[in-house]
Amino acid sequence: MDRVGLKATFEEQGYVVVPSFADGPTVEVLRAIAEEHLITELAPIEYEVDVQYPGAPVDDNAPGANTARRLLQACSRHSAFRDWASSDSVKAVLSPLLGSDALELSQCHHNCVMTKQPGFSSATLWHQDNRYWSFDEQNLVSLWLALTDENRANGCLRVIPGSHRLTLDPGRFDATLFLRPDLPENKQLLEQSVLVTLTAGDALLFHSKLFHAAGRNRTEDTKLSLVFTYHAASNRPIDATRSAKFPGIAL
Ligand SMILES: O=C(O)CCC(=O)C(=O)O
Repeated sequence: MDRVGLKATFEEQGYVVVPSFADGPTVEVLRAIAEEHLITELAPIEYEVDVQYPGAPVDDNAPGANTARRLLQACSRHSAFRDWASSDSVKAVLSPLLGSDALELSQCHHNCVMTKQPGFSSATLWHQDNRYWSFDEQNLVSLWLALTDENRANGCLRVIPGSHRLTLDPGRFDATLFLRPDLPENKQLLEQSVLVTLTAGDALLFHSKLFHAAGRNRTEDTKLSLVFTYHAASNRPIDATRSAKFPGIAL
């Protein structure tokens, strides 16, 4: 797909997949670092028990309590992650989607290796990422690079195409701003959801308002993805919010 097609698809669907965005050797290097950090439990880490999503171990004493969910602060944990995330090829694919040549990578959101491990991984309910993000404009794009294949069995993402354009009443959400699955109008919306299956090296670009969810990993192998969030440099985080905790990295 050329750049014009990519932008048109992104604007229409709120997401677009770029197959083989990272080449095999690059994926191997990034995956090896992620695996080493996972095995050595290199902090900062968010554990499944911290998120308490459906299927997560209930407390620190439960079996699987040391199951990692996210290896946090990817840009600080290895220069290979930072260099890749701020590379020219990443900037080139994002600039048309964000309508700017001056971009920033947020160190406050995603900026992580997302893991789904066998045994104790949890499911993520339907949400929009920007529910807790504070910027002048709700216009950010996340880049999800598959470091392993992603499919239904190992808990790949599901998305609702076009849902980045929806504005839903507050009553459609629970207290933590996940879509309430019990409501008929939400059930109807979720019928439109599609699986996003990825091969290692594929990139998923998705809008911060796109509704998405994911299942548990029911395979024997760990799923790994590298996830970063970007915005136009002119779209500023609101002072004193979580989105302004760390400065952006200029691209
Ligand atoms: O892999 C998952 O469970 C989805 C994670 C997710 O949607 C998020 O962190 O916003």
